[in-house]
Amino acid sequence: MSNPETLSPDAPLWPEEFAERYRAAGYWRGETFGRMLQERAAAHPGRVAVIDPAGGRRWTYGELDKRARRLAAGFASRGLGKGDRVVVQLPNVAEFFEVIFALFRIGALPVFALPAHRESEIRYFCEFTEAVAYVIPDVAAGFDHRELATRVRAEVPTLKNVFVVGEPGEHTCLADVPLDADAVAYPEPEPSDLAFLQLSGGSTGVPKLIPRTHDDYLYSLWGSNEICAVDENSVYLVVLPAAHNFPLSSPGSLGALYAGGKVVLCPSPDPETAFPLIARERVTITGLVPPLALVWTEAGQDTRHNLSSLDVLLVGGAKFSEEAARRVAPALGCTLQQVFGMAEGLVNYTRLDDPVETIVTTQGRPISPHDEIRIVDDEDQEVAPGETGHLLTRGPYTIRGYWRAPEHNARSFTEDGFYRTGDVVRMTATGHLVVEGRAKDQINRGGEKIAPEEVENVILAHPSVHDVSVVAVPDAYLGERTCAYVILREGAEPLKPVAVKKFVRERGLAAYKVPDRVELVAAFPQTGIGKVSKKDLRTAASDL
Ligand code: OOB
Repeated sequence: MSNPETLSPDAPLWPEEFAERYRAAGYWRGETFGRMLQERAAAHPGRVAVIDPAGGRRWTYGELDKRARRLAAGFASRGLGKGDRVVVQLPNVAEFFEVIFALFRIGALPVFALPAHRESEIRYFCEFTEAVAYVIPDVAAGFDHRELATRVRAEVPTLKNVFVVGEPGEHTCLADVPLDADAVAYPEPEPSDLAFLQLSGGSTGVPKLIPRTHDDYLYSLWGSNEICAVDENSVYLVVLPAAHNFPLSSPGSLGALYAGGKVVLCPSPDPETAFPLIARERVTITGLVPPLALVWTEAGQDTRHNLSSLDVLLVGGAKFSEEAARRVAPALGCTLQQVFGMAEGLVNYTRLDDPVETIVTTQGRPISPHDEIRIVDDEDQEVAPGETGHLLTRGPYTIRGYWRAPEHNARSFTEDGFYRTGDVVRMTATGHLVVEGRAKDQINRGGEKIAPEEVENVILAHPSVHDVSVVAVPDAYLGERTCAYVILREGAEPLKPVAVKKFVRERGLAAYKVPDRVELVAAFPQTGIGKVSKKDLRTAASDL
């Protein structure tokens, strides 16, 4: 089933001279995820690695490694192998780690879907990556993933296996897969091989896939650990969806495992669930998106739960306002660390010993001395120091191109390999970045990224719709919400806004992509050359 020819041409990697430089500098250590866990398990088998309070489980390093090895053998015996893509869509449960470490071990590539994704996204991931397997929970947040899997499997010929955590229905129960760890032989991946595919927030019709290697991602982990002071005594609480790059690697669950610390899975992000867990498991560090940080700050002021173990709260994924940032440390009794990162690579952190003013007014500085930062104008010319411009970056853990997307890569990367982040930033005299805005056509709804074009394409399929434009509306809580401006077809049945929302939901798009508002209009404002002026629509939307 594995197909060696399709391994590397799919992903533009670092030119050899850069790879050599990153190895020589000691960033790429020649480790793989599989061996990393094996080494930790050998060094401290009895230490607790993963705590899943919902399932009442505490797995030691020894147990997690053993489970991953047995599941790897089981996967291999079912024909999964190096380079195969496996869409993994699990909530915050211990099996998430068992599954991804099993896949890492055999060199199959997890494709990290989010729990909120629905049929439209999942079918696309499975089709586009020619996935051979899909891993799901039975029911999560009231949604039966098995039915979705049945439909997708009927349409995607490569998709041979559906593995279910829980009641499998017509699919395969994950618990039935593991085999004796030495029962099956399989080749190990190399450190320079791809480890998995992350998803981009996207600014075009479909999400792009981000190819990350063992070498580069492991560097981002230990680099983050140094900056966030994560060590074997750290306890990281996974509040956001475990598969997202932020809670996975900044420094996240994988950073904590790298350091030999503990990972605690939070089944739901509300303070009523999270605070007692922090108190009970003595959580030291966690990461939140700004809207959640606001809720926690509010709740933390007069909580009866003991949060004294919490040293660091990372906030990122979207811009955190200075006013809100100032309230974090007093309310929660911990150090705030702003993080401005992207699944494509570059991650910036404020440092724990930065002055408070820097922590509350900037989004941090890069992990690595080898992260190259360019801030340029519309003509790609570097702006004067301190001026605002487009952020371009290149470095030891920033991708050189998306997976199977040569045309898109030509636009998203410069000829010399810098990634065009689409973010508009300025750099302070201390080298910290301040995010001033965004040039990409993307909506950031409280850290959840929405490509307007993807939603527009769905709404355009409605028989009554002539044209549509989706824009961001400023929002005090989420930062941004979405508004869909719709022009109806002449003579079409009048359409209620709620019917447009229902249509998007029924087309199988994740709930966070359903427009918050729908406005029916006769025409769109236009730019000088007759294109839809999203800028004017945004202005109109903020006055609604
Ligand atoms: C994180 O990753 P993605 O891939 O979901 O989104 C990346 C984009 C950035 O390009 C930027 O537009 C925005 O999210 N962003 C921020 C931000 N952090 C991310 N914008 C303003 N201020 C911030 N602090 O969102 C992500 C990945 C790793 C760590 C943290 C966040």
